[in-house]
Amino acid sequence: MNILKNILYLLPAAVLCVGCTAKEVPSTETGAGVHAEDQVDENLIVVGVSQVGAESDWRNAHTESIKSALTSENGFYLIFEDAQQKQENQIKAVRNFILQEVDYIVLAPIVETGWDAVLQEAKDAGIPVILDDRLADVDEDLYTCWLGTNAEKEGEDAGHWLEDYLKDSGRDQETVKMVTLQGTLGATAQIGRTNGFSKVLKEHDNWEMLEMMDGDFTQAKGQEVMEELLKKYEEIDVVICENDNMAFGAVDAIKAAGRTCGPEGEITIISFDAVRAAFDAMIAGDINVAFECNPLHGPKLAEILKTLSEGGKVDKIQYMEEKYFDMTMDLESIRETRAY
Ligand code: GZL
Ligand code: ZN
Repeated sequence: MNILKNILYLLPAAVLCVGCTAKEVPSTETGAGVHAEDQVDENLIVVGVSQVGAESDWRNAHTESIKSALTSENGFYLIFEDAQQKQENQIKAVRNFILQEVDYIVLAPIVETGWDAVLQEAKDAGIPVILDDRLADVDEDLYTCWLGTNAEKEGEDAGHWLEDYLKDSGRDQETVKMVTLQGTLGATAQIGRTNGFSKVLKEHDNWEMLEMMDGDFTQAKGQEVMEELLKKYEEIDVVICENDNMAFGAVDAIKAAGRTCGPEGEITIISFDAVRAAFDAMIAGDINVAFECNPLHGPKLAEILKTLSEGGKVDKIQYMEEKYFDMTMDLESIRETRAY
């Protein structure tokens, strides 16, 4: 019987005798709590989830997917911690999960480094760790599996899309000047998309990458970085934005500078995630293409946790499937089918 279940067994009696409604019982220093009125019965799988933050539409869809999959009806007791994009909050959350003796820890590591100590503590406590979305650069025996998306393939697919796009517009021999708004430096999605695109960049002497800057996956930072790049470089033909929210910020900066973008504009915008708002931006003619990164990890996570709790084995790496969407497609009807 883990400590958490003990505390929660005792608590409801205390709470019930004062007949109050749901009561936040701070379960960690970050203030998030568990609702004391929940009965954590023996059969529920207690899962501590440490989430990066709420920096983007993608992240919010990812959170929503996890919360709607890891419910008590589905056999889980979820303790969810949002780290507000600070690694130290994630490390604190994992340590609290260990103290509470959860059954499993799910971690979406904001960056790949700095996890060895705390994941060793989880291993020493006998608590399996599942890495979700982003990877941690640790010994493979410190995590049971990684459920993620192939960011390098997304980056490479974007490079090949640009090859085709330039060829179709008769510009494949021209000098093409480009900049990149990178995601949080050191995040798996940033590393993968940058490296993947660079593999194609290297094949084209006429492609000139003027500069890559960290936009931290947020719209505000994306706009700020794009303003700076527009001031610095007279001519920019292509902007690679490593997520949609930075692309939205870039579009605002480009328009504010009196420039144009999208299929009819002077600056081609390539984006990643393909959230619903990216479809709106493509339909509005602001961005050219969005490479999907599927945030709907909840059901797959639930399946992995169930398999493990029944003593089953899971593959070390589990990829979500992904596509891309651009203005050559019927974006309005596809948009209606999008779950996020
Ligand atoms: C992708 C994920 C990235 C998204 C961003 O796997 O880690 O983090 O592309 C999000 O929108 O901030
Ligand atoms: Zn992805």
